[in-house]
Amino acid sequence: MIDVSRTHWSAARWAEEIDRRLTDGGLEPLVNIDREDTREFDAIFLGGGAAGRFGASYLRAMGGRPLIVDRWPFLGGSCPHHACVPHHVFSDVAAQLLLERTFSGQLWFQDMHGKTVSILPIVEMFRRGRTGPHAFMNYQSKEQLDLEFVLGSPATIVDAHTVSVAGQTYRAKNLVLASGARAKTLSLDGSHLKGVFDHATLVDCLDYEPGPTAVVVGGGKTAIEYACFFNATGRRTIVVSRDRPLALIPDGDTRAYLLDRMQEQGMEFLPGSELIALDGDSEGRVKSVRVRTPSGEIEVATDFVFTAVGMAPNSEAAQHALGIDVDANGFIRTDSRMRTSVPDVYAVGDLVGSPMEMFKARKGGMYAARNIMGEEAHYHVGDYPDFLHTHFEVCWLGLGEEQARERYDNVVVLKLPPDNPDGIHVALPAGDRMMLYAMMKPHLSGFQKLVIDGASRRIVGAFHVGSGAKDGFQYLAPMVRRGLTVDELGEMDELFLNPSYFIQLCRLRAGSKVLRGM
Ligand code: FAD
Ligand code: COM
Repeated sequence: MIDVSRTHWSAARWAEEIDRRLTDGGLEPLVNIDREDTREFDAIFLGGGAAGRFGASYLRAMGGRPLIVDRWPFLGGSCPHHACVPHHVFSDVAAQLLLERTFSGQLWFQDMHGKTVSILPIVEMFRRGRTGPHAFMNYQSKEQLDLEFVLGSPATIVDAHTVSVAGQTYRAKNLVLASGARAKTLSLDGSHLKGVFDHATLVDCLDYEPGPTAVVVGGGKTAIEYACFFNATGRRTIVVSRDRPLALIPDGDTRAYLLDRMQEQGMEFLPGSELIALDGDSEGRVKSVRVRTPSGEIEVATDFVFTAVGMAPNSEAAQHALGIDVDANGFIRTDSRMRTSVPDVYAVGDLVGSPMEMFKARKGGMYAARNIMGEEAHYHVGDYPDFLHTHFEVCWLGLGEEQARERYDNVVVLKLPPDNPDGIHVALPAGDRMMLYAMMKPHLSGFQKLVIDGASRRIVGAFHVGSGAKDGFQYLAPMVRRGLTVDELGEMDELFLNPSYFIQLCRLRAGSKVLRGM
């Protein structure tokens, strides 16, 4: 054990230590426990990802004493290591490359014709760069949030109050399980061949430059986000999915705009299909896959397969040690106070199932903390704004147009670009990062739609494809939940050219007693 409680490492010093441990592995755990504090821990957070770190911070802020234990030498968990941060790096690259390819050879853009961009250096760049966020999480947690932790060695659950790490036991009044989830693997022979990756192994293990064809298995967020990245690098990209891709976006026009744009970039979709075999070469590297499609079986030669077929919870240890109640997929069941079936044991984050998003992980941690500290606090996830990336940023909230029409008699839709029977592309929407498209390739400058219940004048859904609207959607969502109307939205002050044109579109129509779409 290495006692770091009396050191005050800078983020740079943490980065050195984390780098060394990620390279060498197997070192003594880093222990930051205040030996002068004689209070019993209020809770041990098993897992220091978004859920554990935010839960522990909140508990500490309320005056309690949390201890975080994590097998990794850093706090922050999957997000900066395997998930949100690399996803945003790759999606930024995809957006940048869409720009470069669209304007190839024009203005100051280099000629991208026939050019393939290497994936390996981008992954290596991320691998080097991720230590920065890791180091900051440790620095912030220790120096600014006063968190106590044991990092760099896996924890074993002894009982509902006790965990053991590297031969040391730690006891607390409560245990908060926050051990996250991992990518599901394909249950096919060949799924362990070299060249078959998921989101975690891609960033940890890629050590060669993938060839000209990428096969992506899955149709959800991760599959589409990574497929767009591979496509943008110039590779043939084939997406194999059981369901329609992007089925999670509840609006037909938005899905259609996105599918058109992805197909325009050459992406190939095989919905209603299943990967049935992966064949390897004599060195154990994937060389082809076989896919069952609605129109028969096909074989695709590839040395690069990316799978995103769902997540499995890291709940086995809690099941064995505590007999904790789980659902059919192994996700830990909790009530709205984040309590599990075992007294004094809470569970939060991806470990408790969908939605597997940062806001839910962090808020779940916070609610567990409040309950542990004696409040009665209930967390109901409810409606939430959502997003993903294609080559664009895509945000949505509430009902899609079709869903709204099932629920309301008078649905009014405001959208950009407008329906245009002449087929002329209007250079709208246009905003930050989309202006070159608006001027030179207007059909690429995005799409947006506001769905309104005409009778109550309330906003019931919003959709945006483009860039820079995520923040707006965060703040719009609670206002929509509270009944935001067209008239109230039309009263707001836009920062024109604003990424989504909802405010000014509403103002153009709000004067009318009977709302009309456009
Ligand atoms: P984790 O962050 O996984 O934390 C679990 C922790 O438990 C880890 O640190 C692990 O080391 C530790 N642990 C596990 N077992 C043990 C053990 N035995 N002993 C000690 N420690 C242990 N969400 C968004 O909101 N925005 C995004 O852009 C986004 N992008 C994503 C992209 C991808 C590719 C993926 C897969 C997910 C993405 N998510 C995104 C989801 C988000 O990453 C998760 O919801 C979030 O990280 C979950 O946090 P958590 O604390 O529950 O789990
Ligand atoms: C963010 C990780 S990358 S955490 O949620 O701040 O712990």
